Amino acid sequence: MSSLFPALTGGPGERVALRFGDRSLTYAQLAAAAGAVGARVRGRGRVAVWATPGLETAVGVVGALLAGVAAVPLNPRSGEKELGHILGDSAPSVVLAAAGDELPAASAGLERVDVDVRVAGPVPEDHAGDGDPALIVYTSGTTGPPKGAVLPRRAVATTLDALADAWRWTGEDVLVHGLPLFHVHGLVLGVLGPLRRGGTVRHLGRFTTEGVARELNSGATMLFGVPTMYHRIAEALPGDPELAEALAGARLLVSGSAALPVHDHERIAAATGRRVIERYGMTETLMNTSVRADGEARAGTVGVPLPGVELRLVEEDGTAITAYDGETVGEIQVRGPNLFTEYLNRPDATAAAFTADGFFRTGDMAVRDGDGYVRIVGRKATDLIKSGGYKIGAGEIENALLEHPGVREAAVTGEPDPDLGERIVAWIVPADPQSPPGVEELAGHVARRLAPHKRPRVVRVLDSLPRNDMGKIMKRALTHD
Ligand code: MCA
Ligand code: AMP
Repeated sequence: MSSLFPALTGGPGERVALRFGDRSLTYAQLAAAAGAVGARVRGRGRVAVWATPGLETAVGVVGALLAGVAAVPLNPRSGEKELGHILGDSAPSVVLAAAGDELPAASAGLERVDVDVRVAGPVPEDHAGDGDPALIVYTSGTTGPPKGAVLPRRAVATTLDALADAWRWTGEDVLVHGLPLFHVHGLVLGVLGPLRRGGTVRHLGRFTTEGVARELNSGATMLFGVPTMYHRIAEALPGDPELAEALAGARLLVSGSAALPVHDHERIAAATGRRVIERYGMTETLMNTSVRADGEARAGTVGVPLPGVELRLVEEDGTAITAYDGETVGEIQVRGPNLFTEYLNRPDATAAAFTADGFFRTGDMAVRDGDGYVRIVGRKATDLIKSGGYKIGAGEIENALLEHPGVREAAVTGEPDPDLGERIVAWIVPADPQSPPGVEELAGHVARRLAPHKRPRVVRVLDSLPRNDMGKIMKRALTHD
């Protein structure tokens, strides 16, 4: 296939490709640094990448892709159980990390290759096919440990080109964001996106409204964020004229990974005169729909299908919904070159995810307006929680909680939260009713085992969990008033 990053071998050599804090690389420097990584990992099967929000992560992933090797981005805050699962399942041959980064015990025994952005090597010739895996990204399901979505090179290229079309995204754009680099949003859209266009990404290291204001007021043209970040912007705007000016001057403000509340959309519009546009995607499908740069940025909608994406809404029995009435709700199913190929080592889960005619069942419920705009109205599974834009399965947290000696029974739900969208609530029956474990104890336990963003924010202690005649926990009865 043609190269994923044409700008690395021809074109804007002296333009800045990547900037993380005060460290940056031009296209020529990135080509040399990623070429050196590529030479070291060529032919090595899969490589894991210790995905800190730094230059080395971007160089490591690009180096692997140049060498035709699939990269498995790892959350550097993964707890021992989660990391052990991902490494066991994906069986990488090496782990790429910045020199000096400390790797936890779970990665002991795995060969380590330090990424040094100053070491140069020639860009390897790209022999990979477009169906070859580019990335394996782990994503939570309702039960069990996360599954590795195998994303082919074709999916990465087509989704980024479809977004370029929808957003008029070019090499002149300078993107700013503070998203983590172990998920599709921050890594594929936020790093590989600008690099495929020959443009620039400035990463904030960690998201702050000050960082957003500074970068948009000094040449950045686009902002990507999850709704929690836009909520924090909306909160800060009344007292921060510099931030208002920054957003007003941006070419494009894009939100995704979860629904942007209409209230936050409207507050930002009122304070800046700018409307945030939403796009809708999934780890397994990359991007499916978006409000287009030249379209109407209607609050509460995720826009229209991207070029190349077939999207349908279906009834419970599989019948396609033909109405464009803003009312008839169906499950979103998608087909196209943007899709993943499989869940690694999980043929059962892969088969269950697709219909007989090759559509992927997203589990998201939506309606379509008269002009084709899609509005997501909910989700099929109550056991999937979106908190801060992260998808978190209730089952994996319940399993972790049950491993705590103070917990006899556990159920996890998501509750509306103005900042996080949903917050994780743990309902527990303690082993000893006289001394139930507190929220700090259980949050620390889950954070150490899984990841900090999976920790419960609230713990509610019960004498027993509500169960039906079959013994199944009735989560809908677990509400707090
Ligand atoms: C607090 N912390 C703890 C504990 N309590 N650490 C360990 N144990 C504890 N008990 C730490 C946290 O690690 C963090 O550390 C700090 O306290 C604050 O954490 P928290 O409040 O959880 O989060 P936040 O920093 O306020 O984060 C909000 C956020 C974040 C920045 C919006 O949720 C975020 O980055 N979300 C992005 C999710 C995303 O990219 N999703 C894409 C997947 P420290 O302060 O040191 O950091 S979806 C996708 O890819 C699809 C394709 C799509 O459509 O986009
Ligand atoms: P993930 O599996 O972490 O990639 O998350 C994908 C899920 O995030 C989708 O199935 C949706 O439920 C949700 N999502 C992504 N973008 C949006 C959006 N703009 N509006 C509403 N939900 C979204």
